[in-house]
Amino acid sequence: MHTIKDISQGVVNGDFLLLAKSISWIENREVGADEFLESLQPNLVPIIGVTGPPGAGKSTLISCLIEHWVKEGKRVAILSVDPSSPFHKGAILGDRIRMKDWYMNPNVFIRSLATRGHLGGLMNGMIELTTLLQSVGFDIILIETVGVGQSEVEIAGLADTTVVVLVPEAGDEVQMMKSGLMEIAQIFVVNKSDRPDAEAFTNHLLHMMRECMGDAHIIPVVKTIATQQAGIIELVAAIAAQQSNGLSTIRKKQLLISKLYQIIAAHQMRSLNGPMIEAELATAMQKKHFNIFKFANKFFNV
Ligand SMILES: Nc1nc2c(ncn2[C@@H]2O[C@H](COP(=O)(O)OP(=O)(O)OP(=O)(O)O)[C@@H](O)[C@H]2O)c(=O)[nH]1
Ligand SMILES: [Mg+2]
Repeated sequence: MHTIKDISQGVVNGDFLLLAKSISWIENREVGADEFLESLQPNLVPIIGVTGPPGAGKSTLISCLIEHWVKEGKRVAILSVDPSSPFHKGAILGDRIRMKDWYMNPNVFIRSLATRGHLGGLMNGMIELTTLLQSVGFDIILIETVGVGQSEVEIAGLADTTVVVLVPEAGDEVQMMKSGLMEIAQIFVVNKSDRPDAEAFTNHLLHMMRECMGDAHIIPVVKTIATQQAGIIELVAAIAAQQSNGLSTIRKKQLLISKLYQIIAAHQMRSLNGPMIEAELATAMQKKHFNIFKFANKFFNV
């Protein structure tokens, strides 16, 4: 295994080969990976989660943010969570095309992660990866997830700042998820503000926030047109303001608790023999009055 010093040196030189190798090595749970993770000395590098419905413009927006930060001389890592769903194949191809300018940039590291097959969802594997990235010289970590279902809630458990990207036509969606969205977002972006209904949608969003949380807890709303790079300065400023407020001790603790339980659970799951358990289950479930609690009990403390 490579040393952190070698990996960091590679990152400084814009050579991500050792970093990519170490990531695969950790993902494959090679011998020594646990000790390696325990030896990391992560820096306080902000993790910014960007989430929102499919096609809202997250990747286009991230591309603008990368441009902004790279111009400031920062090193940026982007993790794009591939939902491994046939519905998103086209979109992922789109991402590749949009992000292609950045693949060759020595200050930009991009990695796609598949969520399929990950017990414990998005967080599993992500904690390791983000901690490694925080230890090898990046200044900012961006994570893109498609906000369908659980992933946006999970991202909020990992990111210091969660940016929820909405589009004017998302009115119904917002209505349905309003309290959930308010809980996870530190910043709202209304992208595609070139659409005529953007103003009305923004007002609607602000109105809902007042209704849900009162005037004291209005979450900043930034209007952007990612395809024209409009509103990016404002978004960067909103992120910086949120970061400079610092995380409250309570939120910091909540984030750590959620990470800690994920790490412990993932560790305990590793000692289980999945295929064997599933085979046993296939037989047990045929029985009359099959009780899942009783079945599960056999695997406690193994
Ligand atoms: N009119 C308009 N189109 C936009 C804007 N931002 C992005 N788009 C377009 O919207 C489409 C989707 O953009 P993406 O950046 O791939 O969206 P995404 O949220 O990353 O999509 P998924 O990763 O599939 O969820 C593309 O065709 C973009 O060119 C905008 O501000 N205005
Ligand atoms: Mg995308």
